[in-house]
Amino acid sequence: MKTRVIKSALLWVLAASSATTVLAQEVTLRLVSAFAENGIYVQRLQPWINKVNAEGKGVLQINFIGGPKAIPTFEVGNAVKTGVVDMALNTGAFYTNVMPEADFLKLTQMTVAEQRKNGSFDAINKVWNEKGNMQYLARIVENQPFHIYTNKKVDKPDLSGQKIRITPVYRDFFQSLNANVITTPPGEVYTALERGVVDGYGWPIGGIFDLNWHEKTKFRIDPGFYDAEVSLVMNLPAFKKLTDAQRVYLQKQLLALEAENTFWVRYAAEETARQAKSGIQTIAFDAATSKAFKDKAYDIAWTSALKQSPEIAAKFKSLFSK
Ligand code: 173
Ligand code: 173
Repeated sequence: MKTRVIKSALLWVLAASSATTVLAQEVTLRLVSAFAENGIYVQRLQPWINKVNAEGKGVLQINFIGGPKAIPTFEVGNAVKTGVVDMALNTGAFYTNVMPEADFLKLTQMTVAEQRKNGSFDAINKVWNEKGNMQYLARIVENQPFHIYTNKKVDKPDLSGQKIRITPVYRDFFQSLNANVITTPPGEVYTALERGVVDGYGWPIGGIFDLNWHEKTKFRIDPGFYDAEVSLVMNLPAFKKLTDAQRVYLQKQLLALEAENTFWVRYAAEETARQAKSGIQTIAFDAATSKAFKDKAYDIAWTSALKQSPEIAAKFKSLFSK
């Protein structure tokens, strides 16, 4: 009798430990997107998730929970920080409520491949670890400059009398151009345009057709400025909990994803042509005015960054600038 109890206890321990081993080998990470599911960023992420899951059986799986309907755009950063979700597709401008430095990533003037080489990527991760409780995993959008889109024609870089939809990306620059600014997530831009709550908005060169904003857009102002940053970030404790095999597998897939970033140069050209074809007119300035416009965008953003976070901004400025 006594022997039987011991035996079955031993079997139970073995069974339990082998189940734990199986579970420890395959991890499922919950991912949300701060951007809409029908937008270009999630459209490009979806096949990658499918590939990660197909090739990662028994190692690592990603469970895509959804877009802003699952977690509102400006709350995704805190959801990653606190571990409500494991991973997010997000941009820094949407989580300045976690740390003001998040928005500095729009100021990089090189590809993420170069950022990995020159120490930028590690410097970003130091800050993301310490201040955001996050691991910065991969940048999946680059070569996508931001633009001003508006329904009120201008003949110089001056937005006096215009109400422009912004996120933190554009605030200081657009205010310096005398705009009245209104912060909204992307999901509210169409309605704001339709109701005349805003005359225009900031957005990268690509993507305005995804949510039908082209229907309510007359002009795009050139040149573009900064570089839209959209990245995968992960809750730091969840990242540290990965086994070596899981981390190596994830890293391999992240680098493969970044290797597809050449797409964005082509997409920018296609979207520029598509805008013209749909009747959106380009407002362009002479060469000197264009240069001053772009220089002012960077000057204002770095000045503001240096004020908000002097040490980190100085470090980032020397690493990110060309
Ligand atoms: O305009 C925005 O919502 C914004 O800040 C952004 C950032 C990166 C990519 C696209 C939009
Ligand atoms: O400006 C800074 O250096 C800064 O804000 C900061 C905050 C936390 C840790 C290190 C620096």
